[in-house]
Amino acid sequence: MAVYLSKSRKVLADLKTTKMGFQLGVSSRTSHFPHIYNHSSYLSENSWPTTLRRFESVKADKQFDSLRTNGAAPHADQVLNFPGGIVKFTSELKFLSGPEERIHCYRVLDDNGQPISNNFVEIDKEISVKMYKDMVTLQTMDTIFYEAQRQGRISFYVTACGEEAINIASAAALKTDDLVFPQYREAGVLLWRGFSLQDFANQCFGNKGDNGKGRQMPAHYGSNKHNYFTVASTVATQIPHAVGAAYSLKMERRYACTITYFGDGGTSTGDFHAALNFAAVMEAPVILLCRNNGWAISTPVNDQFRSDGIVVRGYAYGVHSIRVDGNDALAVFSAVNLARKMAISESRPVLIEALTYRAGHHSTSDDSSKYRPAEEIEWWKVAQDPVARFRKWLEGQNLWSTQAETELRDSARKEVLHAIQVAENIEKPTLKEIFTDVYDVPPSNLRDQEKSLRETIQRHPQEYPPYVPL
Ligand SMILES: Cc1ncc(C[n+]2csc(CCOP(=O)(O)OP(=O)(O)O)c2C)c(N)n1
Ligand SMILES: [Mg+2]
Repeated sequence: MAVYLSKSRKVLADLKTTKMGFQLGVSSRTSHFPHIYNHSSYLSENSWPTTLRRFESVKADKQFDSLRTNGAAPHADQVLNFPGGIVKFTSELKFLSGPEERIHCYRVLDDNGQPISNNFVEIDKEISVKMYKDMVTLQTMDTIFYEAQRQGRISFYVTACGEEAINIASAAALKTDDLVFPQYREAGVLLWRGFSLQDFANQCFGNKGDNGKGRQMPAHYGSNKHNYFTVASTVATQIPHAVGAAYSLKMERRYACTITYFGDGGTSTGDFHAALNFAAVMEAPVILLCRNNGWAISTPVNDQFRSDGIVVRGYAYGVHSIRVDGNDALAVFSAVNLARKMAISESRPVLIEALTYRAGHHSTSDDSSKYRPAEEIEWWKVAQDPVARFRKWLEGQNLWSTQAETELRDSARKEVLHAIQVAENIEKPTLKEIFTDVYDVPPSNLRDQEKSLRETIQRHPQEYPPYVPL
């Protein structure tokens, strides 16, 4: 995939003053405002500053050494030579109270799909069209699988409704060598990487075609082939995994990063904070992508934290961080594209807070009408639909038409329905599979459990589902 900035020299110069910037972590370079880190230094992959790539950790005080390097050193009684770095003294008795204004949100497209600036990473035409097709396919899959759960054909489902741009645009900005550590609302990343509709259906129906051999809940996908770690819905446990894996990529000098997705709720766990700090200190090449969709099941963000969202937490931990409009595919693509380059070429973590809205229920086990107003949902579904917005942009580029739309929606629907029909008729894995794949030689407790299960089935055969081979 050719990724490049389509800017003339003049525009490139302008980029230095435009708003797509990652907030640097706290630094003495910037006593009041975070330094803005723009993408003009990453013109193309061929000119990546590979020689700058750091494999060894940088001592912490180097981040804070500008007092020494910016001109003459201050007088010794004006500073404290603290182990974590030199700190200036002040006579002001003042508590930090947070920024006066909330951190701005980077966007490229307005609500009508019209570019508000040309400060974005241009995408190949073919890639743009594939992005849109995958967004529609994801939407279609979600609608039909959700209905299949309602019909009792599968036991559980979780949609990415309203978060299609985060799913697909972030995936498009990565390479398949990059390892993905998902939460559970990122099926689109796997779709982008080539996991087929049949693969999705097989997993949801827990049949023999499922990589997980039917041992996981539906929608808990995983694929070695696609470098996509199996979904763990124990909230936020994937974040430390992603950081550790990123550190290992760095040790192996691999030209790849990891990405982990998590919700606003995920950031209300200890795992998030531990992982973020570990990533910062160990300078792990990981992209921490928070889908701040306003809700953690029925808990709104206002009841979760008092900080200005998630972006400031990255900043507080010394991690390059940016807030983007998660319903703007071009903004998400640009941010992830740049974050990847920074993560790999500079061996550093990058945090992205994508503002969006969970337009569906939390899962099929939830009814969100019980705790949020219908008008709020409707506004996001209609006025902020990321799929419709990207379509308008594509149409403006003469890359999409009404006819193409009709054909795509029609074929996506048929393909999803077909995949479900096939999956439903594939045999389930045998009972034995419950006990395999963890231990080379099953320990005695597992052998006892299997024996006990088989005896129970013999005693109560009528309770055992006939479609699961013994
Ligand atoms: C450790 C843990 N605690 C609680 C839960 C129950 N739970 C499942 S999803 C969820 C909310 C997560 O919200 P968020 O991270 O914002 O993701 P979203 O569903 O909004 O995409 C909770 C509390 C869980 N699965 N794991
Ligand atoms: Mg959430």
